[in-house]
Formats: sequence, structure tokens, C-alpha cells
Amino acid sequence: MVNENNRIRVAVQKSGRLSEESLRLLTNCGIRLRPQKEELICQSDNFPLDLLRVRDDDIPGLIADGSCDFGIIGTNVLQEKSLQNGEKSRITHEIIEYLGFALCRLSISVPKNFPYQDIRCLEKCRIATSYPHLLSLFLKQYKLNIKITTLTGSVEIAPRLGIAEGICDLVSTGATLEANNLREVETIFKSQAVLIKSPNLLNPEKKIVSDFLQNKIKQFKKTNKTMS
Ligand code: PRT
Ligand code: ZN
Repeated sequence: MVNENNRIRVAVQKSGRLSEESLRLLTNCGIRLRPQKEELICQSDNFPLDLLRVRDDDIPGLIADGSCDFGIIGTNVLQEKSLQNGEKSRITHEIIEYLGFALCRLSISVPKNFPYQDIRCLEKCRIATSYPHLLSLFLKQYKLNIKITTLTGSVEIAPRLGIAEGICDLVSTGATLEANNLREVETIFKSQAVLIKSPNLLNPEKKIVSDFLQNKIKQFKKTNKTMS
């Protein structure tokens, strides 16, 4: 008998930079999924797996509280959320596999005409970012007087708006920095997509499916690496 509770739940980004590769990975592991555009939950018809399509920021929380068993997320979001929640003693997830896509870096950038030599040049400056905890952790070692201004989007326009002297944002090609006349000066974190697992997988039948999925993904990544 099919027990709904034995189906594993995988949280992926609904729409964004992680979505396509996340789906491709599961499909390449033989899991049949046909998510419709607006569908938030999608059931596989050949594997006891349900796909939850959510905002990437919600994935660490869904994994931590056990609402989902697996998630695919950028390490940038994972680390920022962990620092934000100060989760030192509680295990909120297990990293199963680094997936090698959505590669980017979190960097400090300044306007091209800023006389930057090293981080001390940012003393008494303001840095705008959507990653205040990662930035704060990085800056801690320098003991400088730098103000972190938190913005949820359009960080790259902060210097032009006069609300910060520098920014700390994700960079992949560098085109956005270039378009905004900014220069990357410090990389503080390197990110990629990872497969994470909830620490709450108690049901033994789910564990069998979960081990199978993990092995499939690891195997796929291994063969892919050998081929490339
Ligand atoms: O709606 P939802 O909350 O789910 O999506 P989102 O808007 O928060 O995320 P999305 O889809 O933009 O990014 C999802 C994840 O992709 C990020 O958390 C990173 O792990 C990863 N990723 C990889 C990136 C980039 N590359 C990236 N370049 N995320 C964002 N960017 C942005 C960056 O913020 C900047 O605005 O792209 C711009 C810079 O790109 P370049 O190529 O011009 O340097
Ligand atoms: Zn997001």
C-alpha cells in the first residue's frame, strides 16, 4: 500500500537561477517530474517523491523543521540563514553533496573612482548588502568602524543613491558591477548549489528511499565529473 507519509519531499527554488539545474539533476537521476508553471507541489509518478517549489530563502527553514527532507540551495543563503539564527548547538541540516552549479562569489565592491588599497580604506564607510551576517563575520577580524546597511535588492545602486560607499553582493560574470561603474575589491565567500538533508528523517521506509536518492545523486555527480 502506498503511504503518503513515506514519500520524500524535496524543496527546490520555484523560479530563479537554481530552478532549471535543480530539476535537471533530479530528472538525470531518473525521477520523472512534470511541474506545471504555477504548481507549488508536484508528485513524481515513478518515484515516491514530491517536489516543493518555493523561494530559495525558505528552503533552509523547511529543512530545519523537517517539513521537507531534502533541499537544493546556494551555500550563500544557507550560511547567511545559519548565522542569522545563531544555530551553533542545533543541527539544522546535513550537507550531502556540493553540486557544482550556480557558482558565484560574495564580494565587496566600490565605485571605480574610490581610492581603494586595502580593507582599512573602508574605515567609517557604509556597505550595503543583502548578506549582513556573512559580511559582519568577515569584517569582525579587522575591527574597523564600518556600518552595514541591509537592503533586500538592487544593492548595486546604493553608492549612486548616496546611501553607502560600497556594496557587498553576489558576482558571477561581473557584468552588473561593470554596468554600475563598480570595482570588485574583496571576495568574502564562494558559493555554489548544495544538496542538503533534514536531520529529522526518522521513518525507516523514508530512510530507504532517501539513501537511494542520495546514492543516485552522488553517482550521477561522479560520472558527470569523470565525463567532463
Ligand atoms: O525568488 P527567490 O527568492 O527564490 O530568488 P532570488 O531572487 O533570491 O534568487 P536568484 O534566483 O537571483 O538566485 C538564486 C541563487 O543563485 C543565489 O542565492 C546564488 O546562490 C545563485 N547565484 C549565482 C546568483 C548569481 N549567480 C548572481 N549572479 N544569485 C544572484 N546573482 C545576481 C547578483 O545578486 C547580482 O545582482 O546577479 C547579479 C550579478 O551577476 P553578474 O553575472 O552580472 O556578475
Ligand atoms: Zn531569494
